[in-house]
Amino acid sequence: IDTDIHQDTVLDRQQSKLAPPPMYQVVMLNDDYTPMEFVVNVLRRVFGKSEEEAAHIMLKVHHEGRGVCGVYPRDIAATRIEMVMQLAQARQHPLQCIMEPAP
Ligand code: NFA
Repeated sequence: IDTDIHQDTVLDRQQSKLAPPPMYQVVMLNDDYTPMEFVVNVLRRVFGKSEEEAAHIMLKVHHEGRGVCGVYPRDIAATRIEMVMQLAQARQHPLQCIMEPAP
């Protein structure tokens, strides 16, 4: 009995120390209609990017079809995607973000 409790404590400790949460990358997808300046503003407001970082990510998405906006635990990634969708829908832009497990 004592051994089991002790083992649980050891495992809990090991889990909190050694196991980080699974991480997800938020990936932005290109489209033909969303204005570049709007995308840059979203990257600054939602993902905390500088003007230069935001422009760099926006252009990568524009030229390559997709780009990583950030890497977060699942709930934070999901909330940031919701924020992007809300801003885009409010202006009737088709901008899309998806979440995928970080490699
Ligand atoms: N391709 C869009 C344009 O030419 C710009 C854009 C970049 C849209 C990144 C979505 C994501 N206006």
